[in-house]
Amino acid sequence: MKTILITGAAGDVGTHLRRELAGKYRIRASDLRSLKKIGKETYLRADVSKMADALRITKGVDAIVHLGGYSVEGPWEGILSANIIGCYNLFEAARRNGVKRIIFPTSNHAVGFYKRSQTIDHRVYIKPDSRYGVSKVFGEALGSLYADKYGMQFLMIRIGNVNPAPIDKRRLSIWISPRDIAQLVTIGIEHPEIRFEIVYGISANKRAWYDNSNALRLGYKPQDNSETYAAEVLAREKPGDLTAERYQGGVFCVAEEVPNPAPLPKRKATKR
Ligand code: 15L
Repeated sequence: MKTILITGAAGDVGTHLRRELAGKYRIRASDLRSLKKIGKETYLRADVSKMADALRITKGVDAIVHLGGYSVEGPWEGILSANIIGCYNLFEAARRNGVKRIIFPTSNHAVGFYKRSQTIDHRVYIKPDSRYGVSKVFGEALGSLYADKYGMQFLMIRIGNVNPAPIDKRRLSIWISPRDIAQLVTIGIEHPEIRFEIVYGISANKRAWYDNSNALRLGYKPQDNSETYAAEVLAREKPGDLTAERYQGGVFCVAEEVPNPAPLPKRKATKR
């Protein structure tokens, strides 16, 4: 059985994945926050903005799902340390420890400034909608470098929104169910020919803004479609900001901060 490290394991996506993948892989769950263990997984507390922690948690695993980081738009300092420095440390620690396979959940916000009237595929030029989106583009670029220069293997999943059900009109286009994201992550762990691939993390949504043919090519067979929930979601939808409604990234295109669904624990201020 393969050993898989999941960073940011206490967050929403991490918790769905740990539940979906328990029993299939030996899971090493890591986070800054404490978590309630699922099944036989092991837990390591770590702050990947520290290289020593990144080196410690990546030792001896077969693949890494690097979810750890700041998951929404917010102050630059937080994004810099968690998503830029943290991502660099994690990929570099994996390289030094000989771990070749990384699944990097990037985000729809790497391309959030495409209009909702457009259908985009994995080859479009980046159009981040936030500092957070830029940090995801950094992860994609770093993965590309580590694939070409060091022969590592990356599946970049531009995740829409993982939830048991879509929560609003925008998410009808970008929703992915927990079992579908688990299927994509499994492809990332198992597919023999991955070098550097970008796919979209969405279910088989009728209203999708993405041409996800690269995921289908790799064998993805999504089981769910947000349309099942559309009538119910649209009935409770309230009109929003017009600019936000024009672009795929929604409120990330206009807000300086988006509420963090799973805030990190407060740390002591450090002197500079
Ligand atoms: C993301 O990238 C975030 O991590 C998640 O919290 C949601 O905000 C999601 O995008 C979204 O666009 O719904």
